[in-house]
Amino acid sequence: MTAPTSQARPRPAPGVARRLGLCLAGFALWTAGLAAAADPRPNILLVVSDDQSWDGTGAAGNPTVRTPAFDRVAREGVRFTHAFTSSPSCTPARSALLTGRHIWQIGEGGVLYGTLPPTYPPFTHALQDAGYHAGWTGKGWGPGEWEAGGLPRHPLGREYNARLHRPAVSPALDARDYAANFDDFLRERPAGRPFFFWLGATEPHRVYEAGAGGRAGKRRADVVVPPYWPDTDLVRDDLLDYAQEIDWFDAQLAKVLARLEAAGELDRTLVVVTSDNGMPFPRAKVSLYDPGVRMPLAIRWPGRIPGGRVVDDFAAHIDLAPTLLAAAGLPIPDSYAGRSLLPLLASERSGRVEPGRDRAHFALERHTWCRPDGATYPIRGLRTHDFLYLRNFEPDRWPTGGPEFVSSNKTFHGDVDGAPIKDFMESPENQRRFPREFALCYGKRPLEELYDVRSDPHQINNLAADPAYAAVKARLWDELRGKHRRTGDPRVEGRDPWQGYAYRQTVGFGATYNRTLSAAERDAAAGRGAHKPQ
Ligand SMILES: [Ca+2]
Repeated sequence: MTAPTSQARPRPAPGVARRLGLCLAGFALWTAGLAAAADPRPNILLVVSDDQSWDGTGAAGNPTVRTPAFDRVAREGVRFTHAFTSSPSCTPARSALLTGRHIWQIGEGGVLYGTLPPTYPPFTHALQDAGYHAGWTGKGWGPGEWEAGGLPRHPLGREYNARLHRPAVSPALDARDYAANFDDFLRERPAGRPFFFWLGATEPHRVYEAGAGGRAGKRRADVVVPPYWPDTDLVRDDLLDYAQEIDWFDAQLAKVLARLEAAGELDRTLVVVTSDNGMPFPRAKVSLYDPGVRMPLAIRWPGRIPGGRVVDDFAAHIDLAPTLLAAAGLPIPDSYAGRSLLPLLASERSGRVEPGRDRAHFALERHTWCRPDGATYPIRGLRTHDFLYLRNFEPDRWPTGGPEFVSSNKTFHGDVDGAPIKDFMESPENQRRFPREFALCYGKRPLEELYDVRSDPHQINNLAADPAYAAVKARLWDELRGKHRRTGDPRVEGRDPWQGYAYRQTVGFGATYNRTLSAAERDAAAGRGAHKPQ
């Protein structure tokens, strides 16, 4: 059974189309610019792509992408080489970013298709309460049902998704015109108010237009295939199509930056560009290796953040909530696990800046529903500049969901997104041709993994059983366990609340696993195809 790989992305309901009058755009932008001059607080533009790994930018040296907008933010601001998401899955990553807390501290916010408990509201609500005009376009928090947990208002403010590209773009790309929706948002901004805007691209999430990268002039010869994937033309083409969606996303970012610049607002705006989790390829997204959790991150705020810097300190997505509240002059809740990056950003230094920012913690419980009874894949990770330590709490389970259970994606190995590389690697013939690669991407994993990232940047040579590294391993496990105990992680106490959390998918085949639906609704979902994106 295989997933359809060419479904169009969702389009907004026709009923929300509104606000014509493009001729007023210039005037509205101009007046908005005048109004903002009275308020010393910065605007905040938070740009989150979907499924882009840390090295998927020109600034990071990737020869297959062209990302002038990201590179500009990096060049005129600060680029982080060691930024990490809290979890390599959309919903938990976004929940953690918005609440400033680790995924094991936010209940049902910590699983795909979960919800957001009101106990720890997103930082955006504090901005709104302080007078910020808040809105979003594209993909916001999710997928999931934010209302179900009792949060009293949307995590990101008002939705702006009415504007679609004209002429229509490839069905593989998001039909929504992020920049035009941003124009609508600015037009509705009350005079004298700073804004918070979330630009949530659905690129480079799959699906891709097959061959789009090659048709755009990208070359297979420029692709560097890591040692855990078969080095074939099919895999290189899949990577070029990923690169092409990154280019598209970057072009949309460029348009939004140009809008701000034309309105005289760009230099009054704190711009953050990152992604939610890593690239949708095996052993990347939904893994705690670098391609799953290490993120692009650039932050620009002229006058307050000295630009032209590359910082090697560890920065975490959970640091963004306190950073942005501090930038707006607001108090940072004691409940936050993240720490404000503002002192580091305001310094003039590059390289290693703050000695304490030398490690990252990340985790995964459940991505898709890909094991019987909603069993999760519990794993915790600790990354330093030298080592990656991973703890697989249930090593008897398949990290991908395995070859026998039909997942919510209507595939086997459901935690690997439907893709050309998935179909290729999972075919019986290619499992025989590429056994080492298959084992690295799909095989079960031992209780402990330890990689020396200085000599093993691809994290494929597990040293956990090597006596020469026994002391390092013991020290990292001790540190990881201590951190999780201090921060209230049920997993290290032997408890598992996650398996019981509902999987709140309502569209496509995956809804058959949604326990909040009636039996009849779930039966009806069983006959449907898979649904993307998620
Ligand atoms: Ca994602």
